[in-house]
Amino acid sequence: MVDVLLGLQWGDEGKGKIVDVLAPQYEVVARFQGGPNAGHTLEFDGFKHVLHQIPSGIFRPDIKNIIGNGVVLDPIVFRKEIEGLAKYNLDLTRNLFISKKASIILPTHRLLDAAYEQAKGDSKIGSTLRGIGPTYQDKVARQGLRVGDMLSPGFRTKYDKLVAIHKTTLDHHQFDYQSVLPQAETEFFEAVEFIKQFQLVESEYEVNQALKNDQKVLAEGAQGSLLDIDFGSYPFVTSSNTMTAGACTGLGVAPRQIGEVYGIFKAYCTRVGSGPFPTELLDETGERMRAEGREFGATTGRPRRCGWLDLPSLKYTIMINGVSQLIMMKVDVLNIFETIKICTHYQLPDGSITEQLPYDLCDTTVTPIYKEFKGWQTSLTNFHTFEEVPAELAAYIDFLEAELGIPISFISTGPDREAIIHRE
Ligand code: 2SA
Ligand code: MG
Repeated sequence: MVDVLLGLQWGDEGKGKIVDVLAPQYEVVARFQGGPNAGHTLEFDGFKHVLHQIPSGIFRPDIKNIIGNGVVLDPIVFRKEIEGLAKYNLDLTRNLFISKKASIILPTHRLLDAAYEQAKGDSKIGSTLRGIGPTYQDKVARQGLRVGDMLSPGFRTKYDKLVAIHKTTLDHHQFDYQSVLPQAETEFFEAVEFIKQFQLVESEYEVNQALKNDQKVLAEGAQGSLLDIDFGSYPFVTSSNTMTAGACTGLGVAPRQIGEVYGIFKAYCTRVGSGPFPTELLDETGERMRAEGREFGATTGRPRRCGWLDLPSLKYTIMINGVSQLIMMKVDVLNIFETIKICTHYQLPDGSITEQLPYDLCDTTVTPIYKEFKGWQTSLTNFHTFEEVPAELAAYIDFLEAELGIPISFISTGPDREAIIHRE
């Protein structure tokens, strides 16, 4: 079976840490969407490492890591990532596989990302400027370049053809590319050569063969379900399907091969970039949450917007993903609060109360309705089972499980690999 692990909010739920905890049970860890917009932070044995495009199973030598066809891969970023891993002496050319069908991010895709954002004025998406949107745009327009194209003699011609199209658009936006493009192109073509030493494969065969051999595959989501291109708060979303279904299309596995769906959420909410965020705290409480949770983007360093847990949106993402087990992260960040709130419903402008996400969340101001909980106000470092946790935290967990109808299998009580409570 393919188990899927994904974020149920706006990303940064702590997927990197959980993949790392779950990884020993799997023979294969695969990324199925997104690209260098992701930042998966792993922390153990006193060191911290952020992965962007490389699957989080990479630190375990017996795991096969796959970058699937649904991913958009930036060769320049990839090369830097690999060089950043050199100090760990991993056998990367042996246990890292890249789909030939993955799309390639060109230097001009990054420039286009910036040009489009600039043109939006006040209504910026808050993109990570990694070229994600424009690359998926070319994929869907059937004119993009794929990893497999790097191996063909016609690659340069295809590249030039696409870049000529990009330049027309950049000219239209009066976006200067002359000053940066030549250098970026040199780096790009060096990185393309660099990638060729890795195993470029039809990864759908790798994954399905692994399944035939009774091996377990973990599909590692990036970003979060509320950033899904179809179901997120459009247009403030990323350009891929971040949900469970994305693992099927992004790896080439059949829906009936999907096993467990692990849904990760933080005990509160964060969002980077623009777009609606009903429970956002623009006050001192939000500031304290950001400081306590060290809520700054792992890729761009941007401060994250913070707010209380939002059940209507959590119920929604559990529904569209078919989540079978919940994982609650960063519970320790709430240690400092006397009172903890959970939004259970939204009140719409006409006064009605709902648990559903309105279609036009971007235009409608919803007022969150909160239920208050007493805080536990104690460090959680010494708690190792669900039975031991402070009564206030137990009440918080019980409430969530009753509302969501799914067990919470893990709660994370700190950044380290060991700081996790697992319920068998
Ligand atoms: P894009 O670049 O086209 O995918 O941006 C579109 C929206 O998706 C959001 N987005 C993210 N939100 C949270 N975390 C992300 N990854 C990095 C991380 C973020 C960082 O893991 O820390 O370092 O800033 C991520 N990637 C995309 C983005 O904010 C836009 O709202
Ligand atoms: Mg992240």
